[in-house]
Amino acid sequence: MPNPNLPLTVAPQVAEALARRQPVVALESALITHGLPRPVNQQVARQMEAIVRAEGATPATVALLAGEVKVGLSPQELERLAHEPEPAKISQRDLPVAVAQGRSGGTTVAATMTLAYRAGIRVFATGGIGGVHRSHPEDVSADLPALATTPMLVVCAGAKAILDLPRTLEALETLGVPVVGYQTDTFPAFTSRSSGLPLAARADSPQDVAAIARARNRLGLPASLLVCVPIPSDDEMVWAETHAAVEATVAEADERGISGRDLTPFLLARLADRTGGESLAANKALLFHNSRVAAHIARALDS
Ligand code: PSU
Ligand code: MN
Repeated sequence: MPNPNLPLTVAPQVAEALARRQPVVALESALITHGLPRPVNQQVARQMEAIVRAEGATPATVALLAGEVKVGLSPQELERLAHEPEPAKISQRDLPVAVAQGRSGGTTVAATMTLAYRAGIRVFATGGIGGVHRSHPEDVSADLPALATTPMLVVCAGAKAILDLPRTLEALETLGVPVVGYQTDTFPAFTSRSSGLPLAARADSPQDVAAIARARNRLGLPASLLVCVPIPSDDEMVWAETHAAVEATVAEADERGISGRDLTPFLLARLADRTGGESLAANKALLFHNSRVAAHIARALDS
């Protein structure tokens, strides 16, 4: 149940679904404001919500509008966010400042998880989580500690291919985050089905995932269950080719001195340019697929 004293505005359909204990799937919004170009961003956000609904769950896109934390956006609010002239990229550390100063922006995986959990939501779908950057091992996404301390179920396609995947997987292990391959034995590589890195756990159905989440809850463990879903085969990119484009993109960011919060959006945008839009098409496909799988898991959890 959402705590009425929290400064969260929960959309009526989301509040109703939570009150009735019906399945709800949280969706992040940094990918709308910073991960995808316009006008694709708004189309993708809308379609992710539509897929969650079609699969029998209620979507709750999380964002900040003029300092107000929104858990679930109306179509008008989603449009406003997608067209915001200078939206903020709001991660965990940015929340107090963004609320106090009335900012509008997209919430990252870390911030979305924190807010959705406070609203009473337990399942969350995204594309690729943040992690440890290549050539910048000191740049570790706030997504990782947030996963370690927020007992949700996060559905993703692994970590973004622009990252150092072996180091990201090691960091998840250190943080005690259970990483479960969904119908796979290896860590997916965002736009490719496999990074080749083996995973310690696998689940083959929404029911299998729900059983692991229930065990986590009974044990009282604090970390999210990270469910890693490979992109559908028809949409995937060849990992060796992606890898080459990623290396070139990372080198370009280094040359241009791009770092910190600007790094991930820069890498995603340049990778799309370098791959002739192929990485963008794959990014969309995996977001839709993850939304679908998350809705199935949310339903299995509730039953
Ligand atoms: N997944 C995508 N596109 C994105 C992101 C994830 O398919 O743009 C965003 C998420 O919001 C994630 C953020 O939390 O990138 C990570 O940014 P950083 O590396 O600065 O923590
Ligand atoms: Mn970072």
